[in-house]
Amino acid sequence: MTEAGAPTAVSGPAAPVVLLLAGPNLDLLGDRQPEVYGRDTLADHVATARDAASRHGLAVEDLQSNHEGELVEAVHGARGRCAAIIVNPGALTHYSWALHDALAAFHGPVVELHLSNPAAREEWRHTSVVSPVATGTITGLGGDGYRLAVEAVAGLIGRERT
Ligand code: CA2
Repeated sequence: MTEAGAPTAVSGPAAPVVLLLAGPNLDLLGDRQPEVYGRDTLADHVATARDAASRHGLAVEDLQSNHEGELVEAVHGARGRCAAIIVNPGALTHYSWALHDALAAFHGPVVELHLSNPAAREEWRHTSVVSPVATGTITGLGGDGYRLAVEAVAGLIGRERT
């Protein structure tokens, strides 16, 4: 029985939010180069991440952009609001010091994620300017990387079991 005037709880505390970012050209996933990136679309990977997140009481906010500045602004917007960031920066991985600096200013775990293993590909993909500001990096495990990245974040923010 609820006391008269007492607020009735309609939901629990808000789930911590994980920002899932995808950089340039990842909107083409599933369409071309399946031998490198697999047949799943980005929407499939986001669904995988959401599914894993729900098992840990986490919410996922996702954004794909072909524009560096939009991704930088999304990282700014996550400051003080999101618990963690999972980012597949696409080719920005290899040269975007702007994304590097934005991620460096985020207080929380940052997981860098790649479907392929850039270290096993062309020389220009061997450098990541994001890795130095990432808590950790998952590469070369295809779509399973999205589940693993969420599991990693859950552990890092103390949401292993819910
Ligand atoms: O392996 C990854 O996840 C990458 O971040 C993907 C980037 C690449 O530049 C990085 O070196 C590694 C490229 C994403 C482009 O995805 C496409 C998908 C289908 C067709 C064309 C590009």
